[in-house]
Amino acid sequence: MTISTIGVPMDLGADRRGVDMGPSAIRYAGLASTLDSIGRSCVDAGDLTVPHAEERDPEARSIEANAKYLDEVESVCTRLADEVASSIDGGALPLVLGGDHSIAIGTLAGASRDAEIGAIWFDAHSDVNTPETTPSGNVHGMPLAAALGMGTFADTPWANASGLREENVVLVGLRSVDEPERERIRDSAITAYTMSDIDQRGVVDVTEEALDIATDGVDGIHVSLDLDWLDPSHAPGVGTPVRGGVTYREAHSALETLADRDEYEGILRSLEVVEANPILDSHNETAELGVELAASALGKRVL
Ligand code: NNH
Ligand code: MN
Ligand code: MN
Ligand code: MN
Repeated sequence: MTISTIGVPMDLGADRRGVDMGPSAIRYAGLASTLDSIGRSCVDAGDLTVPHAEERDPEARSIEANAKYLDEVESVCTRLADEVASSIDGGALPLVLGGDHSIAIGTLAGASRDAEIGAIWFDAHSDVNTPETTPSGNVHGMPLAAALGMGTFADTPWANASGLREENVVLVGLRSVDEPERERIRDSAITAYTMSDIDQRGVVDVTEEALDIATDGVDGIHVSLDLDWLDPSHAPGVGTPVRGGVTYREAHSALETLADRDEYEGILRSLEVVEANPILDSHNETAELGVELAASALGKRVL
């Protein structure tokens, strides 16, 4: 299956500059040649146009406390959803490059437009805040809640992923969850694995179970890889690093487990790599890691 790369130079959801350069950094890190070397054909659909914070009418620039730049996020994610859906329609596998994690709202909406999907969320954070619970106002802490129509996102149909049910959503690698998010996860049918689960059971076992749950009764899954899932010693170039993340090998192991399952069952419908911030990075190593991990997820083999 051909891979269709879609860059989304978005930073408004993190309210932090630099993460908008993520798609360039990931391409610069050799994405196309790496995918070519593992025998995957790849077309680059370029970048979506994302407005800059400075383009806003100064009158309207007063920062919304509860969901900053939500209008701009809506406009970008609506276009991204169309791109993702049409690339799937055309028989390709969309590989979405962020940008901050708010773009997952668009990816999930597009991937679930004509299908039932599951989602695996590799992230230090749970991203189920809503405008009522957010501690930061940053939409990159809300994409999963938006896709699932939680809280006031029940009133924003553009953000809802029609074919995604909580029962098929799995979070892997949590270590920073806000108090209202804990309650929300407990009250939902979402499955969540913390870093302690990975410590105790091993990342392969946890990923196998995550795959069982995400793929149960659906047409395919979306895999969202927030690079802050990894320990900051391996992925320093992210806006909200949290110590105690997965190691380099654990991350590869998890994505190789996904690739093995995909080889036999053809489950992967869309993939996303987000939150790489080259301004905060050291010699582009976080973007390089993103490329390597995408390659593992897409079937790279040593022998
Ligand atoms: N939970 C915090 C918030 O909602 C941080 C979210 N930051 C992320 N999420 N990078 O993956 O603001
Ligand atoms: Mn920019
Ligand atoms: Mn995230
Ligand atoms: Mn995160």
